[in-house]
Amino acid sequence: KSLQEKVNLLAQYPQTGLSLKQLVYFGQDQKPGRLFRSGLFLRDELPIRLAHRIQDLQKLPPLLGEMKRISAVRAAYARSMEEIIDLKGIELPKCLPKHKRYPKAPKWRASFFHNFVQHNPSLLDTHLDSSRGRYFNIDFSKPCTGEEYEWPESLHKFNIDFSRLLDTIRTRHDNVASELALDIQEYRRKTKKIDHSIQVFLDRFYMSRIGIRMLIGQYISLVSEPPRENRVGIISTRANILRIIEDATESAKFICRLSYCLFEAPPVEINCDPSLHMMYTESHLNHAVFELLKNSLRATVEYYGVDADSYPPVKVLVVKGEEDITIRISDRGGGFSRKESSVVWSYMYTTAHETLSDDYTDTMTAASSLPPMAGFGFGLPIARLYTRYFGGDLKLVSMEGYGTDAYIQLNRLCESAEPLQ
Ligand code: W6P
Repeated sequence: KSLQEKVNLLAQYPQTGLSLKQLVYFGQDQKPGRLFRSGLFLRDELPIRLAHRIQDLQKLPPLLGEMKRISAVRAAYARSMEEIIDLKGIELPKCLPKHKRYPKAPKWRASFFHNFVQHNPSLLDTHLDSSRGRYFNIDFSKPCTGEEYEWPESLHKFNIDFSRLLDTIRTRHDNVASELALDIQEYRRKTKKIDHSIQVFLDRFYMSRIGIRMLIGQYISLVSEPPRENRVGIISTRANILRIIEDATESAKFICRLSYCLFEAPPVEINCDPSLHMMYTESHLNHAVFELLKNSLRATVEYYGVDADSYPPVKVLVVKGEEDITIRISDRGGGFSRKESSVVWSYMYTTAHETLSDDYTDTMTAASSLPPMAGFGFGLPIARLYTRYFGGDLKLVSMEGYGTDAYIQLNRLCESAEPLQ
């Protein structure tokens, strides 16, 4: 099959979004059998997600789609897709005892594997080589410990090899976000057009990227790191909200001091139950809070001026409800007009960009170990994607002439699936 045929075939299949709860459930133990099943899920799911993105990239306006960096991104997606389909040099264990090979009526657990197989029956026939091990030969009604296989060592070897491949792929895509951003900015400068479809495309693309990196990160962590208390892969089952906010505050204040040459950044007052915790990926929440605090601090400094004797505090309030944990971040930085409010979420305009020096951008990327995204004015829309990824949201309410309230809503139920499109 040609590359295009593979893309067209795979992109016909729906992407299977997982919830935080499912990720934790399937990562509970790190025995070879369970990891093997997760690996097989990824082996089918990742090419589908990548194919969807390749198709999206192919549908961009030609002037944009043919730009240098975007073409390279498309090629990287294609290469990664093919590497996962081919599994070159990776041996898929053929280790099922004969009587388990074709179970007559498997008692499927209500699991994502079940849904996946139902959604993708012909994919399994066309895309997977039937002479190799296939995960639907496994009886999911029993807890999977690896013992039902003849050679758990070969499962372990597959898990290691596959996680190495995924690690290579993840590294290949490290700079995709900023590469896209750069070409989009250049496209905007050239055409002077603000195209809503590009906004939609980028929201979808970056959301997908968050999901793919989450799944890969989770798998690699489960395969290669020893179990830890209160942690499943890269998910913390008891993420302490106050600690995350305090960490983000330190980083944001640090950036603020550097970029405005201040002795002290505006104060940040945090009102949060110190024992409050939830299941979450700490880095995602840190990213969102950090991004909002940076904006609040910047607004405060610019509203009162760098020479001000003192600044009104940025106030953070955290409240736990039945469904949500809500984090409100309030600044008195003068707010913004309703005309500006659509621009805040736009990838095509940048609000921060123009008022900040290149220094600021450099500092942000060097000092904060964030992806080089920050500084392109993509911070807020990306932060919102991180909160939406696990079923939360991020909202801004401006009181023009006074200040801004930002709300991060985190879904405590952890049952909503990745919002993939
Ligand atoms: C502002 C603009 C903004 C964006 C995001 C978060 C806080 C703030 N404050 O003035």
